[in-house]
Amino acid sequence: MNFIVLTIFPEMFKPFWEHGIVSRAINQDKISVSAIDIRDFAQGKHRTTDDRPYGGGCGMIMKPEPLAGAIRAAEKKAPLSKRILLTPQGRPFDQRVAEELASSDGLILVCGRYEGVDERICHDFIDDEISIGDYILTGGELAAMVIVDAVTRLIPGVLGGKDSAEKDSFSDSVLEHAHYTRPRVFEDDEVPGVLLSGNHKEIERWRLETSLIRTFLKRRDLLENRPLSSQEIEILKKWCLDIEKIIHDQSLYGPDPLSGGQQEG
Ligand code: 4GT
Repeated sequence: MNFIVLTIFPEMFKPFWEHGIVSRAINQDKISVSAIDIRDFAQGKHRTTDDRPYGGGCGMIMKPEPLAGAIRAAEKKAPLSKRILLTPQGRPFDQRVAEELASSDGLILVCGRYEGVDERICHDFIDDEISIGDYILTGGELAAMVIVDAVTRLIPGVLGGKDSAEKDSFSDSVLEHAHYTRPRVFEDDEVPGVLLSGNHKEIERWRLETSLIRTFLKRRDLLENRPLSSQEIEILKKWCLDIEKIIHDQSLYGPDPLSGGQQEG
């Protein structure tokens, strides 16, 4: 996988290429990365990359010629790459989009600054527009890093068996179960006993149960429109029965007289 980032701040990417899994993936030749300085394709003594908007208004717009020059240079280096503009108007980035991008030959990631890029660039030089979320940044660079990071870890061989992407939260739209490491007791807080039991079947069941329940509590939207396995249905039904039993047993005593008379009865 080949990533080429187009930016007026190529220096921003240096520390990013040099750390963690991204750095390891470069050293293992799983990915290649480069940043092209859009200013190298700008004209004149000042190599200006922005100009005032037609029709007036505040802020500056990225001029089309330097962007077009930079995109053409990137295409020459990597002709099969998909040209992506990072913009708050793009389609929302999520794990599915990351998987889709991971199966492409390469990505040319175009980072805007100021108020955005001249519309004619979007029309003629861009294949896809992506947003990393509903908020405004001062430039597309951080969005490009998010995409490189999320896509890189999906490339086969980048994550070893030890930190594989298969068991990821979101890859099957539930959150991950809780994780614990040593010490067994940390500031009076103990690791759940089942994890020390050595009973792998029970541990798997506990993990599935906590991951389902925390998804229900924290991100109910992820569970909607998702088919449940028979084991998942069984786990959720057991929770329902447990809660119903508490309600049933408590209602035998009648409403709590100290609860302020809010209940019927
Ligand atoms: C947000 C996002 C993005 C920006 C996002 C043009 C000038 C866009 C600044 C740039 N803000 N880019 N990609 N949510 N700002 O993805």
